[in-house]
Amino acid sequence: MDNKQYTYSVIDKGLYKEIVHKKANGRKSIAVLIDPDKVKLSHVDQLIATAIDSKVDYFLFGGSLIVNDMLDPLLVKIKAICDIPLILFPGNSFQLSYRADALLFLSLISGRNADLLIGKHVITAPFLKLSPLEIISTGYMLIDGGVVTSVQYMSNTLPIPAMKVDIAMSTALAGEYLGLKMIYMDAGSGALNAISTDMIEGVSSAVSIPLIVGGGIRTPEQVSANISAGADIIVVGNAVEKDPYLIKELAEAAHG
Ligand code: 1GP
Repeated sequence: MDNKQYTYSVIDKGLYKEIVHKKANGRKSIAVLIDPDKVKLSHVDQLIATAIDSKVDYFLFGGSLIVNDMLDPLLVKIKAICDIPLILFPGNSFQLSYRADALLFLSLISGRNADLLIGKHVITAPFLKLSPLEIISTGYMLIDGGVVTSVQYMSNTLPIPAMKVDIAMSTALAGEYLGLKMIYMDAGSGALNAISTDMIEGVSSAVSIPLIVGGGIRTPEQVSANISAGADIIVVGNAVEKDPYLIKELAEAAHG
């Protein structure tokens, strides 16, 4: 294998560096999650316009199951009108597009499904190395959000119980010690209960890598509370898909 062609994604992209830099400077971010399968076409333009206007930091793209072919066209459309970084948050190995800027290389560390801890990664790693995407290894922790989410069902794993802060802290710390670059704590899309500020506080004090928090976040008050508890990036999906105008308040709460 010619190593030269593989160096591009590591050297030339600086998204992770920027995230770490922001964390070091206490700057918080908001990411809008777009599920290409669920997003209403009639809402997309408004969603993107409001996100640009609200200075949203990142777009994430993903879903537990994507059955349409909207991912590429969406990425192309958004890239043409703004420079907000486009990050893949794949629910499975098929959700790959070179049109994005980066990919969260997720290891489901809250679960004990070997395939999602390392198995799928072995299969996709050689493809990713050939891609122009910046690969950001991320420890993904599913937290019980009061309802069985798609991720829980599709991953065939148990989420960490919502009250077990010590388990969440130890899991995140193990992820950091294993060399993962970020932790993503997720109550799952459409969770009834978002992750508690107690748990966010515990995990953010346990690790030094950037902490992403999402799942069931619907109000600016929740965003502020999660930021104060130590989250670095807040992810919102469902709520802003239903009401794109909500992005402005949520972004203001994140940016402080
Ligand atoms: C799910 O964290 C994301 O993976 C966002 O969740 O759609 O509930 O905002 P919501």
